Amino acid sequence: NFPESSLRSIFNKYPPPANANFQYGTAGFRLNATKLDSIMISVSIIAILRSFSCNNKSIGIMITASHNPPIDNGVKIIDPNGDMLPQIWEPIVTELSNCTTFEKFKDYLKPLWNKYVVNPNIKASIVIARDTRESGSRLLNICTQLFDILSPFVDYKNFNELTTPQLHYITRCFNDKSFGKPTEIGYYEKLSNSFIELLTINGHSPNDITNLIVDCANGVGADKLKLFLKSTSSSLSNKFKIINDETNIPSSLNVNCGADFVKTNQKLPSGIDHIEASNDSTLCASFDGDADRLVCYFIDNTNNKFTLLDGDKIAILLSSLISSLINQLPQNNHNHNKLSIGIIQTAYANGSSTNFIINELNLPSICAKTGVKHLHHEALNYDIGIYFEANGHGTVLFSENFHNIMISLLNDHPENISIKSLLLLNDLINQTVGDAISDLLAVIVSLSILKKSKLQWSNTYIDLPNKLTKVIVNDRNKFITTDAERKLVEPPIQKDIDHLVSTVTNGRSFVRPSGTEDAVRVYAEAASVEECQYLSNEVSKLVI
Ligand code: NG1
Ligand code: ZN
Repeated sequence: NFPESSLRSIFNKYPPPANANFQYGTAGFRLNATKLDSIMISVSIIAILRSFSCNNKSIGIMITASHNPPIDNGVKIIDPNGDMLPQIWEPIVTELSNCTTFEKFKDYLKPLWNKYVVNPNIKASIVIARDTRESGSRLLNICTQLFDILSPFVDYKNFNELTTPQLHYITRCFNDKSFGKPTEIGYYEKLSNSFIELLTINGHSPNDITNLIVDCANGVGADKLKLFLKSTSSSLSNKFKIINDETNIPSSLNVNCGADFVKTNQKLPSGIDHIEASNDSTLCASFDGDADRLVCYFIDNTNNKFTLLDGDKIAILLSSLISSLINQLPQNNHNHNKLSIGIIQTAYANGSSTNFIINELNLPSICAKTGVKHLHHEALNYDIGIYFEANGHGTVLFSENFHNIMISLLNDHPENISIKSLLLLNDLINQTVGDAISDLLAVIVSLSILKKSKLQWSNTYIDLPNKLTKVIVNDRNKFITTDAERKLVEPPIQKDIDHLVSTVTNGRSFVRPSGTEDAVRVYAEAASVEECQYLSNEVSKLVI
């Protein structure tokens, strides 16, 4: 049943370049948008095979390049439960995308097709969406052409523009009805209901939450945040000022705005002025281009300084709320003592945040390799797994065991607010992937319930001075790491790094190859700005 002639025609319409050397990496494929045509074919076919291999469950295809410049685009595959494509499939997509002739393509694909498409009477199922990039509709159209050609084998639903986390949510709903309605409206309803109820049962209302200015990076998050606000009570909209919402000007995407800009430059994005950001009753927030990252910030009136509340701070805030709710659970049932909680970070987490987790929250801190899929994977080991990258990508995963324990507790204590709140958090926080809209709502709820001001939140701990630099090297593949990327195996300079670290107070430094750019990243952290700068400079010299 191998559809050779159909595949040949579409392959020849979008042939890969003769020197193809693509790689499905941490964030799928991400490249200049003009180079992605042939990749769309390979990704679509692998998504079909993945669906067949999962008993025809629905698979997602998201077309986005997140915080990259407007000229780039990218594509990644979402698994039936809303997770990323399992790692063992990555080399398969990579190899198929690098087959430069149809003969090679066919030779590689045919055995896979015959292996997975055993019952062609049941079709594969795909859901597909894109962000607002100019190239998005053309690239999406290449995928749907392929699906149309292969219509005897595949059904698909095109959602057009969605945020990345919305498509993760919808993919999961297609395969698990109990998770929610598999529509964009269903997504808004789930967030809105849980958000309003969390506030209400804890004695708050949308009227008394903080005011917000949300920088949407001129990306898809702007349109979707507006739709969310429209779908919920009107008093909530009054609290939000949405800026950088020019989705009709694709060249403005991520330019001088967005979560990555704010985190990297440690300054306000264009569109928010100093006075607004100094207002005591206003919290500023930035999404990235596909709305799966969130950072918050403000100008601290006490010192007139830009103050960032990054992924580490968000993780600590959500952990504080969850810990406090767990501590308030009824004591006559000890089941909840069996709940395991873990906070998963990467080596980029500020040392002060890790100390706070271990010494103040008394929770285990786990270091995972960079890339959300690694953090997500670790988080699944806990009943409550809280994971965030410092750059603002993260979420909280609640296990089935957690859910069962809460439901049985609720049976005995039907009016208990802590139990209800924990269950509602499970609905509010996107269980499939980091989600800027959902995380922002969780931040607002946490500040309200914990009765914390943004300044108190920011002062939970003080970040150690740190510096992240990019070093261009001849071949980044020569850099091999171990210990969750905190140590180098190759080249043999780890001893020298260790020595430099030992010469500064509270020093920490590591070197790893980037998974998304052709460069090596050097991170340094120390007790003072001067020592941090020194460490960063000296380690960078070792790398070149
Ligand atoms: P690389 O390029 O591998 O460092 C970057 C981010 C990751 C993650 C990915 C995917 C840093 C230091 N690295 O990875 O956290 O977000 O992009 O977008 O921020
Ligand atoms: Zn993103």
